[in-house]
Order: sequence, then structure tokens, then C-alpha cells
Amino acid sequence: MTDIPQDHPRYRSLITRERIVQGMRDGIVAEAGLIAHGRGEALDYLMGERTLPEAQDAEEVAAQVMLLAERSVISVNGNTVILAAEEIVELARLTNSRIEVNLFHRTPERITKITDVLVKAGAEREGEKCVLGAIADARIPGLDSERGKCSAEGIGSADVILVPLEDGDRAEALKRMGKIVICIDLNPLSRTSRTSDIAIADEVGRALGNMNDFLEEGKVDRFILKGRQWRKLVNDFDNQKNLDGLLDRIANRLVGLRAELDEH
Ligand code: PTJ
Repeated sequence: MTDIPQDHPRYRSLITRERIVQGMRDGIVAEAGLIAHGRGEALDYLMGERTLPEAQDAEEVAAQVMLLAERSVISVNGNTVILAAEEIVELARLTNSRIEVNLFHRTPERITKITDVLVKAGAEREGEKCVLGAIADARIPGLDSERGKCSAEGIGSADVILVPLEDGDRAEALKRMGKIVICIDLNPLSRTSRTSDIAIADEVGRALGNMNDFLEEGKVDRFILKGRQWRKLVNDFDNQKNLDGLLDRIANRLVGLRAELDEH
């Protein structure tokens, strides 16, 4: 790894970059994952590298939906495990969700390596709650062969799927299957964000960390818990309004920043 001085103003961002690059060298992150990360970084920069209030709202609704759904699944890829393996395992534990490795650039070797990272972070390799994905015994209709492969026990039979860093085609295909889709995507304009029932426009590690904090602090709405009305929670969430509010906030921030720079 490159030696990055700790007092560098972009220390955290540079360290994260190094982890993604190393993940690519280790065969965990797809080459295209580097480009996806760069795009995410640029959008996060515009947001001020923090969770915006609209994203926090989406995270809280999403955490409750995952907790209350009958069969929730967290779909993971190369970027996600490098950036947030512990948070994924913790969210799965808190919400009783299954974890499935579901890749855009699917190879058996990458599935094994990504599973290994999750197991190292505390997930089960075998047994009732093991990481799914190696056995592809179901299909997501409408996607070409490798991209459409999934697990019958996981995505195939899930009612709610959390998809961090997903591409638009698959998000749309999951919706067509009748799934409730929750995405984590720093791009509030992406097809994935616009197609999802609940889009969380936040950095994946922060988003999952916030969801876990919310659940651990026991802030779940007791009424919803009692009634198990999680579908109403989804229906009441206005995804487009939430994303539009977030876009307005970014736009206002940029206008403010420009005014500050002009003053100097
Ligand atoms: O590991 P694989 O084979 O499944 O491939 C994964 C990638 C990410 C390469 C694949 O899913 C892909 O090409 O994704 P896209 O279509 O580039 O979309 C990724 C989206 O995630 C973009 O809108 C990025 O802005 C966003 N993004 C990137 N980094 C982050 C992020 N969102 C949240 N947190 C991030 N750290």
C-alpha cells in the first residue's frame, strides 16, 4: 500500500481508495468497481461527505422495513464488502436477513473471495444462516445469463432486497419480480435510485452504520412493530420526494459554497 501521511487533508478518502485498489488486486473488486467508486466519491464530495437529512430518513424507514419483512436479503458485491463487511454482517444479525453474494461480473472465484471476507467479518460459512450466492438455483428474469443468476433461498424468495451499489437493469428486474427494493446509491439521479422503493443516497459504510445505530438504539416505531405494517411503511415513503429534497439540498449547498469562494 502507498504510504499516505495521516495529516493529509484527504487522508480518509485516500485510504479508502487504497483499500478499493487492493481489493481489485486481490480479485474481490471488479475493475469496473474502481470507476464506480470514483463516481461515488465525486457525488459524496458534493454532499459534503456526510449523511444528509433525507438520507437519514430513508435509512430509518429502510431499517424498520428490513427488520419487519418476512424474508429480507442483503445483496453484496465486491465494492460493498471492501467498504463495509462488518456493517453488512451486523445489519443481517439485527434484522435477521440473509446475505447473498450477487455479482454483476460473476465468477466462482470472486464469489468465494467475497464470501471469505464476510466470514472473516463474522458471517457464517455453513449452516442455516450461511452466506448465499455460490449455488445459483434461481434466476432474475430479464437479465442475461451470468447477471441473472441468484439463490432460490435468498433473492429468489425474498420479499425485501437491499442492494448497495446496484446497476439500473438489475434494480428494474427485481422490481418486475415484485420485490421491494431498497438501494444504497450516492447518485440520487440514477435509474437504480429512481426505480427503488426506498433509495438511500449516502455512502454505503455510513448508510449501513446509521441503520445499525438506529436499530441498536431501539428507535423502531412501536406501532409498526405491533401491527407488522411494514408494507404500509414502504407505501407511505415518497421516494421521489425524498430524492428531490436531497437534490435541492445539494444545489443550495453548491450555491452557498460558490458565494463563499467568490468572497475570498
Ligand atoms: O462486484 P460486481 O461485479 O457486482 O460489480 C459492482 C459494480 C459496482 C462494478 C457494478 O454494480 C456497477 O457497475 O455499478 P454502477 O452501475 O457503476 O453503479 C454503482 C453506483 O454506486 C453509482 O451510482 C455510484 O455513484 C454508486 N456508488 C459508488 N460508490 C459508492 C456508491 N454508493 C454508495 N456508496 C459508495 N461507496
